[in-house]
Amino acid sequence: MQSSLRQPRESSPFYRQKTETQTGARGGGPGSGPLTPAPCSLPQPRAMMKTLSSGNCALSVPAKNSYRMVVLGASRVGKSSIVSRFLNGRFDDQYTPTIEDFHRKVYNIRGDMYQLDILDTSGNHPFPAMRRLSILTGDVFILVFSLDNRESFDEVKRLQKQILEVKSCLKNKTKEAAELPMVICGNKNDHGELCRQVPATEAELLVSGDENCAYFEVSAKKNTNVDEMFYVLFSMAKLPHEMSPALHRKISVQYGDAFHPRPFCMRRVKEMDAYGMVSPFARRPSVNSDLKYIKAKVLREGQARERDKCTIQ
Ligand SMILES: Nc1nc2c(ncn2[C@@H]2O[C@H](COP(=O)(O)OP(=O)(O)OP(=O)(O)O)[C@@H](O)[C@H]2O)c(=O)[nH]1
Ligand SMILES: [Mg+2]
Repeated sequence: MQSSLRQPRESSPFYRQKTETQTGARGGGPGSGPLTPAPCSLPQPRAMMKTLSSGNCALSVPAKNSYRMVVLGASRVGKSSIVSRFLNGRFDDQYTPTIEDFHRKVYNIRGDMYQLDILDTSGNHPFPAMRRLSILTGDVFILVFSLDNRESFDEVKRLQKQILEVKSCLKNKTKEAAELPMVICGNKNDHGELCRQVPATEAELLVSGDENCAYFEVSAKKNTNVDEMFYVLFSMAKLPHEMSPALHRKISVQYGDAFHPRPFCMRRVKEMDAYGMVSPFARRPSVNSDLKYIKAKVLREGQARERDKCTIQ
């Protein structure tokens, strides 16, 4: 069973690396830091490549390294604030309701390209069919409630149920148990115990017995436990730890880079390096693309299953 209410562990590799990357790791533009201009010199896997445009450089990510993280929860619980912490480390006290936001982060981790799409959904879910589609396309999930709002916790319980139902349809198609890495996130823990409406023990019950599920109490405002939450989520999803916000060097694409004569690219990197870049022009794929994505995933999983069967025989 996954331990539910996670606390930072100073002995974890996450902490060791965090300290290393903290010094001078942030804000490195494409021309700064140790990046050597050697455009697209990395060895590229041949099969199932997905090309995405970043600035004026095409980055190729193997389909098997592309993931989608879906963030769900009631309105005003802090979903967008958590996403903002993840993408740029910022927090905004102002509230702007989300209709649906799509972000993309591209990583070069020890020479391998990864892509993480982030779907920040609306707490008002005006379009139930869209929510169902979001769930179908999601690989990893963050369900957010506010610790000072009981109804938002009830909504998380409904969402967890819906995810399991929707994904079990897909499971029937792939005829294998779906692994659903999911974090349940009690946000706004900076409000203190007096405001608490959801006891930790009750929230922990939602994740007990499921090794792909964990519970965290966080504060997007104070940046408490947010990095740790992502670290555990990626670990459960068997994604590289370096995808966590604190464990890679962040590369920002300046607006002008899109027009730079020499295309910006994740260039020659040292073996052990990890880089992440928020794609500035990411657009939400169409419903049609989403459906194709689901189909491809089902097929891929089916093929993997067949391969496994062959190995066993
Ligand atoms: N005190 C405190 N306020 C927070 C925290 N996280 C978010 N907020 C505030 O709560 C309000 C709502 O945050 P959002 O991130 O926009 O909430 P949301 O869940 O994305 O809301 P919708 O887009 O409407 O679904 C904003 O005013 C934030 O500044 C937190 O950890 N602590
Ligand atoms: Mg929002």
